[in-house]
Amino acid sequence: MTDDANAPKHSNTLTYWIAGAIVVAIAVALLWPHFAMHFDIGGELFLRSLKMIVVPLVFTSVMCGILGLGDVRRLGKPGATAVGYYLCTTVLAVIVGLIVVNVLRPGVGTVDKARLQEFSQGSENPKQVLRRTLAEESGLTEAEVAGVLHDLPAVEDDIPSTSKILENLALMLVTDNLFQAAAEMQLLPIIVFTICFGALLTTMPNRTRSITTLISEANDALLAFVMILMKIAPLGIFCLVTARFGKAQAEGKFMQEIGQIGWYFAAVLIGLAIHAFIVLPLIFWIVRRENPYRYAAAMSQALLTAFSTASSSATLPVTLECAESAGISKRSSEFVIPLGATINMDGTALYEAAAAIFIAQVIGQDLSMSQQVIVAVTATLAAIGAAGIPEAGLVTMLIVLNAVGLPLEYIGLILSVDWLLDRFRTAVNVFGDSVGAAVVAVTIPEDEIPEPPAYAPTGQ
Ligand code: DAS
Repeated sequence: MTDDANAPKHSNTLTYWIAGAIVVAIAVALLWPHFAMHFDIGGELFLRSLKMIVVPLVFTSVMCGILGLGDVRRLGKPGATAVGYYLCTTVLAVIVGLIVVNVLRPGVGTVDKARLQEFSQGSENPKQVLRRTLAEESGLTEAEVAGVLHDLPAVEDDIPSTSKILENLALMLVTDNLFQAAAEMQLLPIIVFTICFGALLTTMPNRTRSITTLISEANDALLAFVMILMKIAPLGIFCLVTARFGKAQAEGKFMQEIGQIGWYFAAVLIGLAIHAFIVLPLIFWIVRRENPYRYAAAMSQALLTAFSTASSSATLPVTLECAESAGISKRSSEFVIPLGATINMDGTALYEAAAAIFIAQVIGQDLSMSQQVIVAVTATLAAIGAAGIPEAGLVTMLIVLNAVGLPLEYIGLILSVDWLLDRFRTAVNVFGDSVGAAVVAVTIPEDEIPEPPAYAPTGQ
């Protein structure tokens, strides 16, 4: 667990360093664009460090969250209500993010055609491949093969059916080789495995305590490593942003990319605002028939702390205190909010889905419906695996980009505003957790809400 007492100070220092690095990076990219492009090696090293940590970090973070529940068999209705609420609001957040970024289309307009060509490199036009292969097989010339193909009756486009999409998704969630999935950073099956394995472990009480301690220590070590990564983050972000904007400046697209990023920033904020001011309050009102905005006002101290620390974990004590002062029973808030700080990150899920579509738009890669469904599922699970620490959403963003084959280096494009968006999405994450406590408090009788296990780890 990060040192909560210092988290706000550390997070603010980190922000100032990152903001300073971005300003210097843009200046270097503007003044010496060709020199700036050489920094891509530094950006690549930083991305590799993030990729190196993401699998063990997600594994221990999710495992800590599940083990912290205690014996899942005793969770019963309260646990199902809390987890069901969290899954529903996370999926709703992803849908809001996808709608906003598909409607506003911040990345469209300056399609990186060279990048699109590079991106689709190695996958020639299927018709050319078919024509060439048939010509080789049949001894005909390609022109003769083209004539034969031309006369064939048209074939219906094979748009995958819903059942096919669901089948593909199911295959994505279960792997036949955990180590290969980890090596290929296929986090979805690892998260699904961790949830199932962790839940099973909690049913073996005589072992759970020692395993929980072990996993919690591992998670703390990994979070310490992430904190080290965050110390080099300003340098890594400087390299990524310098190289990205140096390339844009060299290609005369600097102002266009600044405009795209401005639109992207606005699109994510609009999505977060819709979720925080419409979706979550509507759920609160439907369940409690009370004024949700009065509740949000009572949570304001926690939301401000979340904004200033960019860390759900660091904000946890304040969130619990505000929820109880807002009238939520201690039992409900202590059962739901720590779980939420671990696995419920509506703001992060919305951001990761929107950012993935934005990057696809920038390189002119229009994602199909089934690919956007994969982005939605991946962003939901990546948010579950994200740690409640600064820039966690950026780390797990790699999972979403990897799932639909988008180029990871484009993270450099969104990095320039990520440190600020992190604060907004953390505040939305915390508000989502507190609404979850309010929902459980009114749907589950107090005496049915289980006590948190004594050994509940302090992991994020
Ligand atoms: N900073 C993370 C949190 O603490 C959210 C994120 O990085 O997306 O919730």
